[in-house]
Amino acid sequence: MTTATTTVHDRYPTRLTEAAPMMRRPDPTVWGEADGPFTPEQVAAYDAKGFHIQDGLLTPAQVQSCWTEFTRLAADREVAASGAVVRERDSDAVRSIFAVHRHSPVIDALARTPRILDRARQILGSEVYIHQSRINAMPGMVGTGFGWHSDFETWHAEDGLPAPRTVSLSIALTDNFPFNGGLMLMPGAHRVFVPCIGETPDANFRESLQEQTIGVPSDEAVTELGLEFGIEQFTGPAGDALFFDANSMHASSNNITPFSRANVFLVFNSVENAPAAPFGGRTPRPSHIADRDTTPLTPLRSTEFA
Ligand code: 6CS
Ligand code: FE
Repeated sequence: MTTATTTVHDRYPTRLTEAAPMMRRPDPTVWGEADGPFTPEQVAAYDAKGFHIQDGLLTPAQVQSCWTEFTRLAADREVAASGAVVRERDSDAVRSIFAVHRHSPVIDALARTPRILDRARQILGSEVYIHQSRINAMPGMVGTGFGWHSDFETWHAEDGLPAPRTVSLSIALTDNFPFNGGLMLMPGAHRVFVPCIGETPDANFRESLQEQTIGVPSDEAVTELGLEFGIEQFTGPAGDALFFDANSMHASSNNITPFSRANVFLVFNSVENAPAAPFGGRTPRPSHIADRDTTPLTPLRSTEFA
């Protein structure tokens, strides 16, 4: 007798009950050879390291208008009622505001600005939409960091993204110093996928957005990757930006300095990598954390420029 059941082979198994070895990712980092604002040398470096730092992506005026939006959204009752505001566990300080491209016309316009949108399209070789957007704030003295992780591991397990075909953009709204919780990345480690141990609890996002404990690599895996690839850091004045791959291994330290750090974070996903059912969880996360509307972003027309 034959059964009609077909099981889709999961190429990135994670949230396992037993340890599994790290693996080389079967997918590329740069999808195709599309033209765009990145030079061929920048594309090659992005491919090799899994990230690229673009100095002065935003003008000071654009930084200022994003900052104004952040303070407005942080005080907005409707935004808070939607669940989009995540606070630090041990203080009332705002840690993240999600779905900022939905709540703010300024951030929506930013994501569709050709010099930004075209870079995402160039790396992903297709039309793109926003899988996740947020402003991450690391308030001075009380901001807590993020342990080592791959974003793709969570997006695959909890949101159902089949492949690491996203580009994340982190834009500094305040100066990012080496000492105020700046993002650290392991150049080249994006080519290695680390299966993680531990079943996904229901509504895991309620804890993980404050402190992630599920879907994180073991200390041994982080040590091995650190020794092989080393660590670099994204630092720079407000307006500088970091483009990075879905599977980059990255982390940030607590901000014990008086200098707050805030970044706009936009995740562009390929429309050819639409979310399926979660690969390591029961229910997809809410749309303000993982948008499931894959309508391609349309470039901002010159008359719409702020
Ligand atoms: O949950 C997310 O989508 C992102 N946030 C955390 C804390 N980990 C995975 C990913 O970076
Ligand atoms: Fe992350």
